[in-house]
Amino acid sequence: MHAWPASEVPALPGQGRDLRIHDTATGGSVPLDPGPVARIYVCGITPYDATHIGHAATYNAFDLVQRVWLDTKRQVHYVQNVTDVDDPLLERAHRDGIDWVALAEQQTALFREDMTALRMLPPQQYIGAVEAIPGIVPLVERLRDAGAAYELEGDIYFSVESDADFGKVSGLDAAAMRLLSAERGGDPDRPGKKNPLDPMLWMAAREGEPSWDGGSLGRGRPGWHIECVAIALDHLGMGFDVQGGGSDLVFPHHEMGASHAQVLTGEFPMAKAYVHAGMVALDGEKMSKSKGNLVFVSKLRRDGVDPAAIRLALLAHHYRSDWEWTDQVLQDAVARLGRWRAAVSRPDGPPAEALVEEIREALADDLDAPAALAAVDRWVARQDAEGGSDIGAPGVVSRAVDALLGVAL
Ligand code: 5CA
Ligand code: ZN
Repeated sequence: MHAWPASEVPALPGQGRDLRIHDTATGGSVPLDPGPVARIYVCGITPYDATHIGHAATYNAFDLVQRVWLDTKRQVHYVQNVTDVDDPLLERAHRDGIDWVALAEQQTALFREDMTALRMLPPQQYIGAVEAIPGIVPLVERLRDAGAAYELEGDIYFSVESDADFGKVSGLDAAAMRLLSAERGGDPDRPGKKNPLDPMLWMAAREGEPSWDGGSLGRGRPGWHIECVAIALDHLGMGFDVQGGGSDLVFPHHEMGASHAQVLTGEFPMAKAYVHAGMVALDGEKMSKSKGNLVFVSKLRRDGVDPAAIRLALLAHHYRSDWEWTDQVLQDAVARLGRWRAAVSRPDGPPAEALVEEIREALADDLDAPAALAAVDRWVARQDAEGGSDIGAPGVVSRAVDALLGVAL
């Protein structure tokens, strides 16, 4: 699939800072030490009901990771998937009486538009589950041949007991895992499974549903976790720097992915850091497609909201916290954008080199975007109060906000 166009990232004076980030697997902040090409995989959308503010908040977090790396003069290799065939997508297409392929294409197109408007950097590879099938089938065959997968009425399951490291990403106990598995696409109560947590790797063709040739697996379609593993290993290889997603992906998705990869390669972990964004809520409940309490980026844009204000609203919350979308959040962001734009359009201001360092320092410390915004607010307030005679400063501020925060002033 094609991704979306990249916005320019201005180069900044001085030296970028290395990122420390919270890793779910170890439960602490870890220094990342990527090579000259930093590698990141971010779980993409299941293309229906996109792009809501929760999605946008999660992609904003991983956009910041890349901006910090780019500022250290590294290159970034970024891969993202699109889960363009899965139960919830098929169910939605069926409910609405539309073709599932058309639904996925239309929603993926809308997502690209939203990402472009929000100035999110595009992945170098943007890969759909369907196009990944030729790479998924041999992995499932290898897992089966290694004794880590078994068949149940034509479906192929992964055996979590084949991986001694199973549980290391989420650190959850079996009871908690079982609850989450039932909530998030698993089938712990299906009779005949070796372990209730075992996830499906390959689902045999069902009447009236799409299916593909799976070689020795028979016709069917891929499971969710192996999709991301196949795409990540194909394009990034083991031991890449960050795997990202929202906190609802910690279990089962990222746990199972790490486990598949561990059995396939004998290595753990697949990603050096498992990074998770908090959940955005609306009216007190997690914004989710199943509940339907959604605020869409495209709807806000149609209503005339500047995408830069949407982005500032996201940045006003630490990526790891759960937070609530309200009208006030948006109004505050619109007001801040207005103040910042007015400030950088003035002919001069107080020197801005220290501000660039403050933004760098805030982001390098587990992506503390709210601290970065506060630093810019302070510079703007000083310019208001004291003026300042540095004619280069407004340009430096504008470029730093663009390069490090993705906001065009
Ligand atoms: N296709 C899979 C990942 S392989 C998937 O989870 N798709 S999704 O469309 O449901 O979600 C896309 C991304 O948005 C995921 O990283 C998910 O964790 C994140 N996300 C979903 N809802 C929210 C929310 N309310 N707040 C923050 N992030 C969210
Ligand atoms: Zn994924």
